[in-house]
Amino acid sequence: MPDYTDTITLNASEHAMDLEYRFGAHNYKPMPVVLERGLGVYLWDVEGKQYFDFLSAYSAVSQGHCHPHIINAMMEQAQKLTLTSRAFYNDRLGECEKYICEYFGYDKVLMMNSGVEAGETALKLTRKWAYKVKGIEPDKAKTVYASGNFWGRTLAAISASTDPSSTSDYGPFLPGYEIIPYDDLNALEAIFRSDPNVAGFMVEPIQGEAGVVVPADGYLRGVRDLCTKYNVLFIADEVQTGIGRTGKRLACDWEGVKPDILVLGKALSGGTMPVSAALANDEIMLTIAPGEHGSTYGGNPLACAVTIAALEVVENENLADHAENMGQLFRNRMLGLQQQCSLIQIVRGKGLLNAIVINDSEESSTARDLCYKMMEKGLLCKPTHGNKIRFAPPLVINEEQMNKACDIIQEVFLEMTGNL
Ligand code: IF1
Repeated sequence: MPDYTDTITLNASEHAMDLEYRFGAHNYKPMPVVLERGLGVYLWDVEGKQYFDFLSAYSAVSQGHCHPHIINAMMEQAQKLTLTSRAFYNDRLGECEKYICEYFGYDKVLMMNSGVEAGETALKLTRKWAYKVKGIEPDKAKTVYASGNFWGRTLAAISASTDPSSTSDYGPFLPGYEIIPYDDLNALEAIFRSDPNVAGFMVEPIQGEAGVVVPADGYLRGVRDLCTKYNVLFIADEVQTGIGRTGKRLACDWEGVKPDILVLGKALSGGTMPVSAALANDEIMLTIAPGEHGSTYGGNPLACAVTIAALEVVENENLADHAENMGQLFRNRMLGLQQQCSLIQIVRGKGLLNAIVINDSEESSTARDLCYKMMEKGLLCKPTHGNKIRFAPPLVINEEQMNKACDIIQEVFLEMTGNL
């Protein structure tokens, strides 16, 4: 990154990037685009250029940027009461808890802020349940995770990670963790049979960060049955796959399975502010007594108002079914492109959580180069784990917009292979 100085005139984008370089931690390497406005499926940069958003802030903006119903709810609440802490009641939290519990079918919910906080809440609930209900010896409870998982950046989360970019130079890690291969029911049963101290298995129904890895049909059903058989909590991390993204209310709904603990985040607030939640029935949820867990902002009135509005949008606009239809359109267009383009190795996904695996090594820059060219042509997406490109537009995308976006993708891929 050149060391911009004040002596040369920077355009608006360069100025913004220069400020971040000089005053911000270097914990990301963003695509070189500076965004200043969003509406629906569109983003605009500071020079006024329009883009299709095909990342949706990693599925947090599923309802589309600045959805009026959500923004109006936010603005109305923001002028009344934003934060009380849980030292007192407020008139929004109970309404929100009722709405969420009835929407997803659980006795209770514990509201947090970021997705990883909800994941940690699920882990703490699992340990409490292990000692107080299952009867595991103190400090002996184990939780199992699948290799390739990603559930956040805290030390508890990266203690489960198999990705060196998440773990290197951050040790020591949390004990009591076991890692097995993803989409492997034999490995899951083997660890349940061999270790009676296993209390929970946390898994993404589709692994997002790993590159939209969709497990075999029947995997989630198998997880549910094995967890029931061995009295182990099935914890579904639906932070990225939940709330309509994969074409159902929850990705678990594709196999009709109900996790013991449901972890939600991202689109729970429609991309306006951090809101997350862990849902469970009383046997599990009530193992945490007053004063044993929480957070300053968890369940704040503003978050609750926004959450109800965000879920109302998903329901009223039937976004899950719409995501299924638009996802079919997207995958069909990409499979058609695959016939003309040797760069496309695999097209995979469910609903509007999709990825293309590029026919090149993970170390190659091909996926990134393609993303840069799509950016130039007005479509924003991002490579993950080297040779995969995730495509996840807001669920409100319409057929005309989807076809125009696919035209851009097609043009870039064919240009890259010299077939245009
Ligand atoms: C970053 C990745 C995606 C998640 C699942 C929990 C969380 C996430 C399945 C934690 C968060 C975000 C984190 C963000 C980028 C993004 C991401 F690339 F990092 F891995 F989506 F795939 N469970 N994912 O995907 O939620 O605490 O972030 O609210 O850290 O750069 P969070």
